[in-house]
This record gives sequence, structure tokens and C-alpha cells, in this order.
Amino acid sequence: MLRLFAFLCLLVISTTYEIRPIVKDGLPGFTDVTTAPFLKIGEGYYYIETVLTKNWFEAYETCRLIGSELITIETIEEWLLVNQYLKDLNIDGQPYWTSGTDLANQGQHVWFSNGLNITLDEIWYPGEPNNKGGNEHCDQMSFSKDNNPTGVNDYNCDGAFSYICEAPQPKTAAFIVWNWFDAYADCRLIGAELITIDTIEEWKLINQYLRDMKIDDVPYWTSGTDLANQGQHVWFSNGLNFTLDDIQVNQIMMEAWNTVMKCPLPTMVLQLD
Ligand SMILES: [Ca+2]
Ligand SMILES: [Ca+2]
Repeated sequence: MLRLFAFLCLLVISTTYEIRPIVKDGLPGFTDVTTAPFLKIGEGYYYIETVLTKNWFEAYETCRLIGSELITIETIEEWLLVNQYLKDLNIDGQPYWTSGTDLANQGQHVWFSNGLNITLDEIWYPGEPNNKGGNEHCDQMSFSKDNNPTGVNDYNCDGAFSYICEAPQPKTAAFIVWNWFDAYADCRLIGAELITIDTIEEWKLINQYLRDMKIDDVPYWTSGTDLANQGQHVWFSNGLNFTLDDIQVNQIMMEAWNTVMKCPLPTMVLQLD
């Protein structure tokens, strides 16, 4: 009965501390999150394959394998920036597949990545698209360092060329971050302590609850610490050593330190009885 009551408390209190990530576009400037294999050019993220050559379909599939699409040029700024980058790479005349195609409707070129018509007339190479030989349905872009015109050209989709993949805009999910002391203080404010795992049953029950609520994908602070004696982990709530060696309590303890944490799961009844 005591156990049940403890469980109900856990339910009520943890609902108060629902995990609600704040999702924003882009990457925060203060982190060193890697975007590899994509490099940032302007506001976009691209993977430029300069060695391997593939037909349009295979190139597209290769981009899909890394969660991206063949490049789509939305603005003149993007067009100029990517071309400047190719110029800086000093790669002359090498064509790259883009996501442009008129395979669906001959003569109506769209970006396959979003289905929108190609409306930037100025990015076409002079005289293109010309559907030469009646068999040009995939669009490539090429840069020439000799001040020759740079532009998009429709070409035979079976041709083997390099390609540029473009990744979707990254998003950042932010969680409220509490360090262990903040978390403990917050628990004290509501008359509780950070969780202490006294029994295997408690461990299983709480983990089951986290799984059922689908909130088991982030770590949680516990009251465990070895701040007093390095290497000797105790439950701070009662000063007792860890004795449940066969469960992963130690594991969550270790990973808890210096990690992004969510709110405590108080077991106030168990601690106060
Ligand atoms: Ca783009
Ligand atoms: Ca052509």
C-alpha cells in the first residue's frame, strides 16, 4: 500500500514536470555540434561529391542515404554562394546533379525535392533547357572558372556526374537544464528529495512508468553522489551506500553528472516514512 501511494505521488508530480522540448530552427551558436558530412554555405548545408560520379537516380539515392536531397536552388543568393564555393574549390567545369528534373512533364522543370517549378530563369545556362536529342530530363549545374557562363543544363539522366546533396535545415531541441544542486533544491522546495532507489521493485516500477509515459529517453538526476568521498557513491537522501549492484543504478548515476537533466522524480513518501 505504501508502495502504491508512492507511485501515485510520482505520477502527480512528474506530470507537473512534463518534458517539453523547445524546438527552434538552426543550430545554437554556442555549441560545437557537428554537421558533418555537410558543410555550411550561407544558410544551407551541403555535401559536395567531387570525386564519385553517378547517374541522376543513383546520386539522388546516395543523398537520401544521408538524410538529404540533391541540391535545390531556392534563391539567387543560394545560387551565387554555392557557385562561389565551387569557384574557391577551384574545380573547373565539373557538372553536378541538382534535384531539378522534367521527368514528370516534359519541358516543365521542377525541383524534385519539393515539387516546385524552377522559377529562377537566370540560373539556366544560355539556351537551356533545350532537351537535346529529346532525351534530357535531369538538371545539372556546372561552374567554369574561366569566366564562362555558369548555369543549369538539362541532360540525359543516365549520365554519370558528381552531385551536391543539400540537407534540411537543422533544428535544435532545448530542454530545461538543471544541475544536480538546482534539482535537489527544487525537490526540497516541494518537501521531497531527489529519488533514492531502495529496492529492485522500486527501480523496475519507476522505469516502467517512464517507459509507459514515453519519457525514458532522457537521463534523470537521482540523489546518488560521491561528492563526499570520491568513488563511494551514496544516496544523499539517507547517506546509505549503493547496495543494488545488480541493476543499472550505478550506470544512471555515472551518466547523470554534467549531463542535461530533467526534473527530479520525488519519492517523498518513501523518504519520509
Ligand atoms: Ca536550397
Ligand atoms: Ca540541355
